[in-house]
Amino acid sequence: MSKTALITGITGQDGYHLAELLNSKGYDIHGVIRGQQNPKRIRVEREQPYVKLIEADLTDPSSLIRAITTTKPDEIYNLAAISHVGYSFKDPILTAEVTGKGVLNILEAIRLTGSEKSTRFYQASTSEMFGGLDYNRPGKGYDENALFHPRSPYGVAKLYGHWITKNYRESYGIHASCGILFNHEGPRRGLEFVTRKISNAVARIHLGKQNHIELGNLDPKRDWGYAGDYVEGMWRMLQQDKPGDYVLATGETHSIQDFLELAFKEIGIADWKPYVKQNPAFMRPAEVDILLGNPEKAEKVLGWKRKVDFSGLVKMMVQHDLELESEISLT
Ligand code: NAP
Ligand code: G4F
Repeated sequence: MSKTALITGITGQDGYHLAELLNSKGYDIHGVIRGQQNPKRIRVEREQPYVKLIEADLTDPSSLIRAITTTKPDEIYNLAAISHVGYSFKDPILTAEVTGKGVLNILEAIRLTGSEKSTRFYQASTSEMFGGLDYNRPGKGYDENALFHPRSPYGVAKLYGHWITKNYRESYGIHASCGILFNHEGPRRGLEFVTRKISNAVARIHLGKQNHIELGNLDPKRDWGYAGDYVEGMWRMLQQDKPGDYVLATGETHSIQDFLELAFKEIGIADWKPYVKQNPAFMRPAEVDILLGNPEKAEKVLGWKRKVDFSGLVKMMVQHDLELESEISLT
């Protein structure tokens, strides 16, 4: 019999890739959609008609209880969040409500519906919880045992979500796992994140639709992988006999300048500097300077490994945006 999955954050990047993966495995997929007129509903309905949408909001416990009672999921993937680190400084209270307390609302919904033994739970934890500082980073990169030191309201809220998930696992025996995922990107990434902002601007510059890009801090380094690879790791976590926490990362780190270099090369520009202006509006009150993950546990226990490398990722994103932006100019 096919399994049933309930995915929060279905309209986001990871929701898209995870739904695609679970559909290929024959799952019955329910996606949580929020708001009366969510403009992204139509995108999901058109592109992923196999997803059944159910109205709920992470800040509304009764809607989550309803979603679980109605769908009776074998697996819940909590991908919903205020996920933009810069935005979390502007709206820290909403971030705490959604990204932090929202996790508790789902776990309580699992408990109150008596689904502790029948439903497995995935929490989207993040490398932002490590904070990019040297003192807590082991030589091979942050692993599952590294100390946390979040540097943003988002990171702090995610740390609450991480620990409350572990607490419900230990207290109520829920099969609840946390994926501590390092940055993962792709053509489905929101335009507000730096990689997609760059790939899209590069395509538009090539097509003469804009002449420069404004960015904040160009020095930070990230462990960037491809989102399509990472959702496979999420699924594998919930297929284990025992729940646990796993880092998913590439084990490599690159600066934003490295990303710019490769992205502009795709359109034949060797020197990207004349096309980039720095704008303090995109700087953050506190920065995460460097993220590097150590995915050894996931590789060993889950048999997971990223397939797309850094240069493949940049190429994929720029080529996608070149196609997209060319189509837009024709219509
Ligand atoms: P994303 O594209 O920003 O998607 C976020 C999703 O959360 C959207 O579908 C959004 O729905 C939904 N959402 C926001 N507030 C909500 C609420 N109150 N109730 C219900 N849904 C709500 O994020 P992503 O990149 O796919 O990431 C998925 C998850 O992984 C997030 O939790 C993120 O924090 C975490 N994460 C991401 C990365 C990464 O590199 N991508 C790394 C580590 C962890 P609307 O359409 O209604 O806005
Ligand atoms: O693309 P970003 O906004 O991603 P960030 O902050 O690393 O967060 C992403 O990855 C986390 C995992 O580590 C997730 F948990 C989180 O949900 C999200 O998906 O910024 C990357 C870097 C930062 O150092 C930022 O300061 O790029 C720098 N940056 C420079 N100029 C910029 C810009 N970031 C954005 N978004 N926009 C700019 O113009």
